[in-house]
This record gives sequence, structure tokens and C-alpha cells, in this order.
Amino acid sequence: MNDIINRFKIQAKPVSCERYGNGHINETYLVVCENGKRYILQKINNRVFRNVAGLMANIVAVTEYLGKLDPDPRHTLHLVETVDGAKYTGDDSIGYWRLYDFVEDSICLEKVESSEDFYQSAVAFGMFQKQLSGFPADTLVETIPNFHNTIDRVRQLNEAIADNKAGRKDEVGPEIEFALARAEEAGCMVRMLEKGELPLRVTHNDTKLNNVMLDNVTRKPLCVIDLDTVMPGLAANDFGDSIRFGASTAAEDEKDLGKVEMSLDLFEVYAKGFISACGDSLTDNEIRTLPMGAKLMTYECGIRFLADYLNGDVYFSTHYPGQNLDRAHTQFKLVADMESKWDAMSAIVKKIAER
Ligand code: ADP
Ligand code: GN1
Ligand code: MG
Repeated sequence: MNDIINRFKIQAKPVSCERYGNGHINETYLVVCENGKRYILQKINNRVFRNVAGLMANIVAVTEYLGKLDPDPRHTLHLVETVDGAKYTGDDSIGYWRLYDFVEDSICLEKVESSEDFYQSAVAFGMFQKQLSGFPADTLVETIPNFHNTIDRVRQLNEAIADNKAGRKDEVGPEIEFALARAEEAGCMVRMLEKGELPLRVTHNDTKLNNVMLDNVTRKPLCVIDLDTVMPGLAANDFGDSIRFGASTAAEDEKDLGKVEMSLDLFEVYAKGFISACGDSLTDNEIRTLPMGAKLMTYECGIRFLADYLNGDVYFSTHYPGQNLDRAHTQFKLVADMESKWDAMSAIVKKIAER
């Protein structure tokens, strides 16, 4: 690993480099130097992100743009250059690597610890979206084509069912039935986009709680991280993906589904934070579809986990056999719970937006 680290302009001799964090996509390492300076080293998953040069160009452009709007170094991710002045290094044999300054004196949560933290994460993602409203969207590479195209996600599930690569199809009859029963509704926001009823914005597209850093003393927003999927998208999807993960009362891979619910209190808290940070720039249709964003991002994630299980766990990192199926179960439980709380979710958003 030292060979890779030494390709970057680091401040001091590295003394340790260990796996870090709970991301499902990249390989992340914490590098500590002898003077205490810390970095985040990442091996970019180039099976998921096929166009590494395009991905890195997006991140360079977005971080430079955000850095000009807000020069505080802890408020934007900062890439460390290589000794040759490049923003990343590597090739197909050793993989592609980048180095970020560690965002110090911060916390990154895997689970909501207090509603105030969740509120602040909503403010962070809402502000992020608002800050990028002036960014030229057409200069961004689509790092994963059709990432939140729910119609295409259903097609991918059907393909995984038909291919049955891992021979697991017969085990998951009820899960497939649950998913396909909602396949028509799944396309509703894509169809609104096509009809011009929803605008495309520059969005983050992966607004999990562990993709935002809060200050460890004030617990106010510091920095939005994991910028690999910043590309044109729907505001409601950024809102929705945060609800999927953060408003759940249990972990994404909880086996006891009795513990898994979408907390209406946390839904309300997040909606308040998000709408306070960017609501004034959202259209009526965007506000109205926020609950649908929550349901569809949860459904989409569920069918992605299920398809990956059928494909033999080739996309998301897993730590034990069956983890993708456990993840699909929690997502489907959350979808069903949102269906039973639908009127309340819509009423909450309406009430907040009217203020
Ligand atoms: P993945 O795409 O695999 O989710 P992330 O970029 O989200 O990768 O990184 C994984 C984890 O590493 C994050 O959830 C966070 O805990 C930590 N992390 C990433 N970048 C930084 C950073 N610059 N400073 C501090 N922690 C970071
Ligand atoms: C992945 O990279 P990470 O762990 O923040 C995935 C998201 C899923 C999420 C499910 C590029 O996010 O789309 O919602 O797992 N990222 C990518 O936890 O596919
Ligand atoms: Mg992440």
C-alpha cells in the first residue's frame, strides 16, 4: 500500500493504513502519518464506475465549484494531488486510487442518534442541492447511466430473475411477487420527468446518513461526501434516499423485521430540515412528490438488493451470505410500512410546505 500512498503529495511519512467505514461500493482506507495528519485513501470500484476519468472530472469540478462558494476547508471534500499533479492514480491492474484530506473533528453516523442530528443531515443535503443549482449540469458525466431510472431498475430485476445466475430464484418467490406487484407504480416519477412535470437538477443521488459529516462539537453540517454519483437527478430522490436509510428504525440488514419501521417522527424531522434548506427553490410538483421519492428510493434499493442476490452478490459488498436478501427484506418492509402511513406522510409534507 505504501507504494500507492507515496504517489500522492502527503505531508509526512505514513505509519498506518487500515480499512475504514461502511460504504458498500469503494474500498476505503484511513491513512495516518507520523505527525498525526490523516487521509482517506480510496480504491474506486471500476466495475461499478466504468468511466473513472469522467467520474474524477465530475468530482474535481464539483469540489472546485463548492469550494468557491464556501472556502472553509472542512466544508468541501479536498482531493490530494499525486506528485505528478494528477487527481488520481492507477491502471486496470492495480486499480484506480484517490486520496482525500480527512474531514477532522467530525462525526459520520451509521444510525440516527438524535432527531437533531437527522435534522442537520437534512439541512446538509438540502444546502448541497441548493448550492449546486447554478452548476452547469450538462458538463457532468453520467457516472452510472440510468442510476435512479426506476423503470430500468425493474427491467434489471426481470433480467436477473430470467438469468437466475446464482440459482436462487426459487427461494425468493414472495419477494419477487412483492416487487413485481409495484412495478407499474415504480415508473411514475420517471414518467413525470419525461412529460416535463418534474425538473432535472444536479443531485447527490446517494444521500445516506453516512455520506454526510457533522461537526463533532456543534453537530452542525460540515461536509457532504461520497460524490461519485453527483449527476442530474430528481430532488425527491435525494430526499427519499435519506428517508429510506435514516428514518428506518433498524439497520439496513436487520433480520428481525419486527424492528423495521419508517418512523413518521423522523420523516417529519427530515422533511423540515430539507424543505427549510432548499424548499424555496423546489416546484410544487417536486414538493408534492417528496413522499413518493421516499417510497420509490426504498423500493428501488430493495429490488437492487434482490437482483444482486439473484446475480450472486456481485455489486454490493457483503459480509455474510444472504446479506443482500436481508437488505431486500428490510427495504420491502419499509415500503409496506410507508404504504400504510401514506396519508400521514403526504399531510406532513403539505403542512411543512405551507408554512
Ligand atoms: P462508499 O462509496 O463506499 O460509500 P464513501 O466515500 O462514502 O465510500 O466512504 C466510506 C466512509 O468513509 C464514509 O461513510 C465515511 O465514514 C468515511 N469517509 C469518506 N471520506 C471521508 C473524509 N474525507 N473524511 C472522513 N471520513 C471519510
Ligand atoms: C451504495 O456507496 P454507498 O454505500 O454510500 C449505493 C447506493 C445504495 C446504498 C445502499 C454507487 O451506497 O446507491 O442506495 O449502497 N451506491 C452506489 O445502502 O450504487
Ligand atoms: Mg458512502
